[in-house]
Amino acid sequence: MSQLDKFKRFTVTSALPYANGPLHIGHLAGAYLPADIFVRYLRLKKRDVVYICGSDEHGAAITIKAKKENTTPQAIIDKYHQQIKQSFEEFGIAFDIYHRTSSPIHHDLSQEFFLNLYEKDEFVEKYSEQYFDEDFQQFLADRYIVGTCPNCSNPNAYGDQCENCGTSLNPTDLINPVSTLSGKPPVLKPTKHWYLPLDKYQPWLEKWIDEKEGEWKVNVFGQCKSWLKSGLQPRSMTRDLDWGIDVPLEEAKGKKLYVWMDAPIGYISATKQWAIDHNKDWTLYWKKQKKAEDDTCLIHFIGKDNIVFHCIIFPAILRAHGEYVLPQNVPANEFLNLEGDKLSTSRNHAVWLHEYLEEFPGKQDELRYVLTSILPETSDSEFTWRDYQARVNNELVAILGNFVNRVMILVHKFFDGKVESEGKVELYDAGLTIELDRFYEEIERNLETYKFRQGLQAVMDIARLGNKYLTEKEPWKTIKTNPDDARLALHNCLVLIGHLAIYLQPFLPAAAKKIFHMLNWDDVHFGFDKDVKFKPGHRLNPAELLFEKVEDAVIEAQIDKLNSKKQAAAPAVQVQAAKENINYESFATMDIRIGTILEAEKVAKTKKLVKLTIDTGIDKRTVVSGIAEHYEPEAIIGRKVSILVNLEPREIKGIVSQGMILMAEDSSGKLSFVSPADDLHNGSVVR
Ligand code: B3M
Ligand code: ZN
Repeated sequence: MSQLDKFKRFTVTSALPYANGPLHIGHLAGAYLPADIFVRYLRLKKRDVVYICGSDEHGAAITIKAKKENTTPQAIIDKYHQQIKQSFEEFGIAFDIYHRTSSPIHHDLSQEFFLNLYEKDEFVEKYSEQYFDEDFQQFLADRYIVGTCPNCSNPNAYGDQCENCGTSLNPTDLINPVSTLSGKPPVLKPTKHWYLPLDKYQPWLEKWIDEKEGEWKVNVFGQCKSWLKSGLQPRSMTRDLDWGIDVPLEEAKGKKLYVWMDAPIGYISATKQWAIDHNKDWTLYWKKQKKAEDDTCLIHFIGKDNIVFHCIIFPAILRAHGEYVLPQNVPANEFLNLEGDKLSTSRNHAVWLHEYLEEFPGKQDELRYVLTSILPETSDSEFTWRDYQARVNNELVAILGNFVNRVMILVHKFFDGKVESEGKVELYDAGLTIELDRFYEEIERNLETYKFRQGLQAVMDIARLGNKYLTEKEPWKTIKTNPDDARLALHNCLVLIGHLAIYLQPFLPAAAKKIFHMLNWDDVHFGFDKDVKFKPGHRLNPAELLFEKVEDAVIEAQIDKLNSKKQAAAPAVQVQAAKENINYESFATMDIRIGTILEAEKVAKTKKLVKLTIDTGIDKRTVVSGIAEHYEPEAIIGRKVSILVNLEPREIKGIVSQGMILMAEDSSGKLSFVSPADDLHNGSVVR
């Protein structure tokens, strides 16, 4: 009996991606591929399951992107919703519905939720000082403000969350906050908002989460415990924004719901839409039933940066509402890196799904295989193109493809493609049966505990077993000496291939389908009941290649592409052409010495100038230098610098400047002192 047997039905969700850009492999490996495998497995087990997802179309993520692309939020969500939906479809992510949070059914349900909590007095209404950008006349919520994380010192933490350490933040928690609109430090201005008193729910949350110890993944449980330990704070569920769902209160005109209030409700509104489309009762998949044992098993697949929202904030909202079930599990994944570096949209360091589909047509299962093999289930993991090539060539081609292909070809060659056995397909080999049962057990146990990497390895073990068996039995030899032996061996191999295909379905749906077709079993619906039948006179279809080898050139092209993308995203370095030659005498006319900055102060009413007092070893003198935008005056006192001492004195802003500090300037305009690499006394000669 598996631990999932006790549930009547399942509601499985994958994080709603923001419709503000295309998907990359990190998305797939985080919240979608594992969920898809899990759901396909449940469906094969003939369990009642609904798999929900959709685009998250609100929040600053969308409006900021619209601004960047110089268009409207509506145009952004329409564009990316379509693109994302299509990528998911092509990779076989088998949602029952892929919905959108811009839909009226979602707006209505979100407002209903808000009002439900409002009427029960669950919100705390508070006037507070919030950051405001005076240039743009806008309050700065969430991603409109960045600053240093008070928890981990990441300098690019957002106003609602630090993506580096996962901590959920309020804008006023940030150190040195800056508006992402004007790039300037914001001012504070009072505004009214509706807060969810997470502090009030803390005791309940602690108890609920403690019950999950041992069942939830260690990384998820640990994050929750550490937030609870640092003490939960009330969190505003409304925002001063002009894009999103209206707060359904007269006195909140112009305000919108916080995107993290409405987005998780998107799971529910999408289920409602699915139920309408399929004549189902959505409440069975979300609401508490009369008897607790009739409740659905709610499972959220997400990436680690979303843990706080799914394990603390959304459960608090559901609980405050009262009628809904709480998540049974939140199997969050860690992050996937790419070629030794973080995946990054802004630096264009990513493998984009729509580009992969174009460049590797029909090779979705190859990517599904590689990503499943390296899922960041317990810690961050890494995708490299070399590893992709190795796994496709050494595992998919050499183990799986090779086994299926060899057997197909031999059956066609020796037995004219006919399966000699009829009726129930059995393995006529006790050793094989024991091993296969062991793999079955292993696959199911791993899938039910969200260990998809190990689950896939156990499926591949069936192919490994088959290869070993085939090599031992050598039907290509026994066909001449003992044809019955050859027939039996190939029969057993075909049965193994049938089982292999059944279990490949959750992982590699296209390859599984191809194998079923080769077996001429297209018309059979396969579950995990092992009740596989050959009809009398059953004949196999011709053998087809399952996977092709990936050539070096293909991989090198991908690596080059990543490198060139990176360079294009980085600001171009331009090195100035060399000046005309001079003779040594001309150079030697310059008297350059090492000196020390004794005093430094900004020159009043100028932006760039600093007045320096320099000990040149010869004398102490005043030099005016245009470095104020690069160095804080206090910070450079005591610095050793190079100074041209025989430059004619010049008057700058009423100050006589005696000489010039040597500065190096790069192509971005950054200035740096030219200082001696070793400690030399003042007056040392530079030549
Ligand atoms: N859109 C954040 C993200 O894409 C958010 C997830 C919503 S799940 C309800 O990381
Ligand atoms: Zn942080």
